[in-house]
Formats: sequence, C-alpha cells, structure tokens
Amino acid sequence: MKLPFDDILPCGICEFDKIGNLFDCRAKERVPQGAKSVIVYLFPYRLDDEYYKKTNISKYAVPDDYHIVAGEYLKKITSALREEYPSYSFEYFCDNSPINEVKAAVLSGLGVRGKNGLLINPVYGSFCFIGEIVTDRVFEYSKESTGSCRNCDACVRLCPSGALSGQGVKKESCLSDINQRKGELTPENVELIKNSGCVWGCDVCQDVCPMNRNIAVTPIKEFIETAVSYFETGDNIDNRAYAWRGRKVIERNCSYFK
Ligand code: B12
Repeated sequence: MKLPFDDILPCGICEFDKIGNLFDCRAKERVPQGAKSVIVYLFPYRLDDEYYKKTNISKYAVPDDYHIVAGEYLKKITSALREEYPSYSFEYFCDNSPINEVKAAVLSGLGVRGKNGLLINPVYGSFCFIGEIVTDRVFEYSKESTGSCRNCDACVRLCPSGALSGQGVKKESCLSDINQRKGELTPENVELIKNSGCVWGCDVCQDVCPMNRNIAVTPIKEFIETAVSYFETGDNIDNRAYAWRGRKVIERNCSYFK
C-alpha cells in the first residue's frame, strides 16, 4: 500500500517483539494488545547552515516543537492505515513513547547507533527525530541495520560534561538534561552552561560526529518555515520545543549570560 509522505520520510518496519522491555510511561497503555509490528519514521530536522550562524539553542529546538509537527504527520499516516486495515489497531508515538526509539530505528534498517546513543541515518545523519506507529498487524519487516558508527570516539572525547562512555549517555551528566532541569543548578552546572553558549539542549556530540558531515537538509517544510534560531528573555514560546518546561527554565539559563 502507498502511504502518505512515503516520498519524504525515511521509514522502516521492525518486529515488535524485538524491541524488548517497554519504558514505563503513560503512553504504554495505548500499545495495541498483541502488537506485532512497529512502523518507524524519521523526521530529519537539519536546516541550511544559514540558520545556525547566530544561535543559542540546540538544533532540535530551532523549528516548531517536533512533537506537534511529527505528531501531525503520524496522525495522517495512522488514519490512512486505519482506513486501509479496519480490523487492526494502529497507535502512533513520538518521544513520549514506551518504545526505545533508537533501537526500533536500528532494527528497522534506518541507520546505526552512534557512541552518543543516537541513531545515525546515512542520508540525514543523526539530526532526525524518530516517531513510530505500533500495530497488531504483521507487515513485512525491513532488514535490520548492521555495523556501527566509525568508532572515532570524537563524541566521547568532546562531550563537554563527560556524559558519554561509549555505551550510551549518562543522563544526569548530559548537558541537555542539565539545562532543561528546574530549580537551582550547582555552580559547576552553571559554568557548563555558560561555556556552552547554549540556553537549551546540546549538540556537541552530534556536531563533532564525522557522519554528520555533508548530510542532507530536512525535506519537512514545517521545520523550515517555523525556524527561530535565537532565544531571548521575553520571546514568545508557543509551539517551541522548550514550551513544555515553561519559560522560567530557559530564561534562567539566559540569565547566566548577562
Ligand atoms: C530520556 C531521553 C533523553 C534524556 C536521556 C537520554 C538517554 N539516552 O538516556 C536526555 C534529556 C539526556 C536526552 C537528550 C537528548 N535527546 Co533524548 N530522548 C530520551 C527518550 C525520551 C528516552 C531515551 C531513554 O530513556 N533511553 C533509555 C536508555 C537506557 O537507552 P539507551 O541509552 O539507548 O540504552 C540502551 C541501549 O544502550 C541498548 N543497547 C545496548 N547496546 C545496543 C546496541 C544497539 C545496536 C542498539 C540499537 C541498542 C543497544 O540497551 C540500553 C538499554 O535499553 C528518547 C525517546 C524514546 N522513547 O526513545 C529521546 C531521544 C533518544 N532523544 C532524542 C534527542 C534528539 C535528544 C538530543 C539530541 C536533544 C538535544 N539536542 O539536546 C539529546 C542527545 C543526548 C544524547 N547523546 O543522548 C531523539 C534522538 C533521535 C536520534 N537521532 O537518535 C529521541 C529518539 C527522541 C525522538 N523521538 O526523536 N534525551
């Protein structure tokens, strides 16, 4: 069957049972009983270099919130699937998902897992969000990606907070976790934020990755049309990836640069 957006979104399918343990979260309840397949989509978000000339937020937060944008695409694809296969269940997820999305993407043949724990696609690099549709219908599974990243260890060596060991990311040490945290930060954490020049998220492990050189820019027009590369205290945060935290956290981070 031809699905909407087949021509722009990289997609692969894996067996649900290969995903392993599901994350405990509210969305877990929506996983169809007797789930068989996970249809995984990538939403590439790298924009033209122009957009990153003057920036103080990480690349994932430059376009409108991906939960909203990817959610709209997934909703349309899910509707088409429900119409085509009315006796099966289809539920979509993105980020707030019980599925380990990087693992699902690797199993679906969409790329390899880097030492920074992120999925690296051959065309779009790691600058891709991941979303998926879980169903109790069996589809033909894609060939799992094999191999690894280039093992150069640049991400491990250059991570500003030493959060990477080569086995994945140590959440509490990751700058992206630190600068999204509420409340008072330790002086060490404040120093890390000041040195990063970034008030939201962190891209160092991706920016230094050689597999992210010469990658394609996003084909998703909503990401391009909504790009805002710089955040200043008082700016509108509607639909932004940092909105869910409220403005206090990002504005606190801005205050460290005054
Ligand atoms: C919690 C979370 C975070 C936390 C903690 C990250 C973590 N890995 O623990 C914080 C806030 C730090 C974070 C930061 C970021 N995140 Co985040 N995050 C998530 C989330 C919601 C859950 C991840 C999780 O808890 N994993 C659990 C841990 C234990 O998994 P793991 O580290 O992969 O460990 C497993 C593997 O090592 C596996 N394993 C072992 N060996 C092997 C071998 C292979 C081949 C495979 C496949 C697996 C595997 O076993 C372990 C146990 O399951 C996912 C969405 C989702 N539902 O998956 C997004 C997600 C991973 N994040 C995403 C993004 C974009 C980011 C940032 C880049 C944002 C930014 N610019 O600041 C950073 C990157 C930091 C980094 N290097 O990971 C994207 C990644 C897209 C991609 N291309 O991979 C995701 C998929 C969200 C999305 N829907 O797009 N994130």
